[in-house]
Amino acid sequence: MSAPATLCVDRMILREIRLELKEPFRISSGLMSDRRIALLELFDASGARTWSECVAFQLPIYTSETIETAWLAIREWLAPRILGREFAGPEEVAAVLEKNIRGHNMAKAAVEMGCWGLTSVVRDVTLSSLLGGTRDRVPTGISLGIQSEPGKLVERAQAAVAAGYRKIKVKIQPGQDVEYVRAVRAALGDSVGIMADANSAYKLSDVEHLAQLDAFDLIMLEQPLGDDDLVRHATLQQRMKTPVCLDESITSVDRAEDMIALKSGRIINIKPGRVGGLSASKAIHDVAQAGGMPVWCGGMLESGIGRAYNVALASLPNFSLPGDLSPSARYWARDIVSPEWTMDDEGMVHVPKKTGLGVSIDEDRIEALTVRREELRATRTMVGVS
Ligand code: OSB
Ligand code: MG
Repeated sequence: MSAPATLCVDRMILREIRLELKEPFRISSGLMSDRRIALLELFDASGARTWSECVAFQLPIYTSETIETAWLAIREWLAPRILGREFAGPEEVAAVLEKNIRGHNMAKAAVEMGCWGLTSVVRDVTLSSLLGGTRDRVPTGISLGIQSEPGKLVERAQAAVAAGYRKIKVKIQPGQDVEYVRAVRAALGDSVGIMADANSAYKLSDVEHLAQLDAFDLIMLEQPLGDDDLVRHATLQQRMKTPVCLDESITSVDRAEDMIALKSGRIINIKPGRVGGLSASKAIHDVAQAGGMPVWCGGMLESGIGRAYNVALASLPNFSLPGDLSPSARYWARDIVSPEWTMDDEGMVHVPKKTGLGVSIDEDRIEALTVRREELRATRTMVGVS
């Protein structure tokens, strides 16, 4: 007789909620205000259940995925592969989702992370320890959207430092870059960690312009060039003192290895949604650690459900820089979990000691915010993809 399977998802409920951001968030490629969020609820046959979040945005302004493509991918191709199937553990799930299905990493991640969350519940161990986390508090940074003038950015940056944030990230784009960063550095002084994130707004021909940022002693410059580029980033890194950090370009452990080999930058932002889930995130963490490259956990303006997975991931040892893990109140008038995510006055978020997501889900509120809902069971016949 084989050992009893420890993970078998019996059904899932996919839903969309709308959650309004307290203030609109502008990056170089677009503006976000009313967040449409896909949530997934996973059940096993014994009644254990948990939630996960798909981080895809409404528009393809960050990667090619959107909430609509993710919905389609989960319903048609991804959930059917997992439902009713027995796994020895959540580390087996990613390979099953990956086989012969290209892309759709955020959709894959929603399913895969849910399997980690469900395992945490079933085995009664914290998500952090299931993943190999070693820390009980993780440092938090803030990501500040593009503002209409440098003075407004300075005000927000000063408030963030006063609130205890350990890293100040400012979004930049051509025309709103060097002067904004100069103003923030001048206002905050030399001891505060500052970085900039361009979300692919520049070309390699902007190298001399970008090199002006070297004057401000930034911790890093995140994703200045093309969203799938590694080669031009390597050239840019050779010509800049500031460490380049890649976000959009790192979609898998292979891309992380390529980045290290090509010297396309010196730091990696890991977002589980972008790389297809927690197994890939751990693998990238491990190759970066072996290559002497620090990583940190990025954010996608998640609700408190997505935040639970990011915080657990960020408790791994090589997450040595503050993550984009702001408290719930930074984004939402009210989150969908309780307690809401907070940070202490040293800018640290506490890794939950409870199993599963480590926070309670406000199910009545989620129900009230739901605009569509679909139940997925192991009945669909697979066409083409098996
Ligand atoms: O590039 O990290 C990014 C938000 C939307 C799209 C892309 C990015 C971001 C952030 C937000 O920087 C970080 C957060 O969730 O606080
Ligand atoms: Mg980024």
